[in-house]
Amino acid sequence: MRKPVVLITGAGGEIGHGLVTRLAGSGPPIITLDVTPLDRSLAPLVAREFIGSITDISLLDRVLAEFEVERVFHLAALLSARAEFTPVTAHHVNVEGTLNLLEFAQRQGESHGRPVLFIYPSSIAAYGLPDLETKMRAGAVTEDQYAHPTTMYGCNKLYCEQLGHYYAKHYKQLSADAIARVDFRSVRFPGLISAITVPSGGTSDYAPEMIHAAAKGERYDCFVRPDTTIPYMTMPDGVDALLALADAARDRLTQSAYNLTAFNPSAAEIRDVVVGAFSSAAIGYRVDPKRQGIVDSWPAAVDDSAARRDWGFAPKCDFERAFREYLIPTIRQRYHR
Ligand code: AKB
Repeated sequence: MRKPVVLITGAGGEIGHGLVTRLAGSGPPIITLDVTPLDRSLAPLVAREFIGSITDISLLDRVLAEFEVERVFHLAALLSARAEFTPVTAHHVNVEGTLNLLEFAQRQGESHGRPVLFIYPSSIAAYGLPDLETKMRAGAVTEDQYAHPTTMYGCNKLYCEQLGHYYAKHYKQLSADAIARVDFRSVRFPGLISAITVPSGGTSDYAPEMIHAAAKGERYDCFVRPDTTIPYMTMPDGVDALLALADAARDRLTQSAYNLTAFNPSAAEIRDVVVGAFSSAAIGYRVDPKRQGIVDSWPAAVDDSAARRDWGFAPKCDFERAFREYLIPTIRQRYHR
């Protein structure tokens, strides 16, 4: 008998770290798939760790043979900045890897006779605003506006949202005996800020990097202009959102990708709060025009009313609370230790 489990890909990454910690001990056992072993704090929380790539179909076949996967949280991806250095590899991992996982979920669903829940974090990178003036004028953008990404990662995320929709609604539509067995749901995450982990490879990383550097007493040069503005959210609110979407009643969902946001400070506003909290913080600006170009193409704000209406998305932390109650005390404690 195969065991019912939850599969988390990319479990060793930032979102995975938060998700494994939250899910451990409640509900079905967790199995993970990542290219590197989980760190020592996570490994004991999971029932089985598969080490390898989502591009390895034989590895996915092994998982299929051994476990009855009821839910997939497909987090593995190469992020926006890293993907620009190796776009073909990014496409391979982000798109073909996701296709492999969707096919895996379909086959799992066929074998246990009910849909497999597939939760997919997309991103504000799925947007591409043509210039700064449009960005300033656009206000809070809805899911179907300005969906013209400028990065490989953004193209990958937007396409995979559509691929997921295909597997959920139109899979093999001309074949008489095919039944879609994937219940695909996705969120477009803003930049995420964790007090526990430090990101790598993203373009929204200037906010968390600034905070962690200040807490460690290290100098930090922010790679975007002070006026740069994109939406953000704390990691615990991000993990809560994934779980709320997973638990939402299927018939309440009116779309397959939902915007999420909690606050949207400028880089200068983040710097001010960080300098106020860590008196020795030394934060300057050294603008990298290429990464600046990427964040300038992302919206300053997104409209998350569909997520609030359909499945009750309600982040706990606004900008003030995120720093006062979560980031500053947790980060202080982390580096103090
Ligand atoms: C990145 O910067 O690539 C990610 C994202 C916004 O999806 N953090």
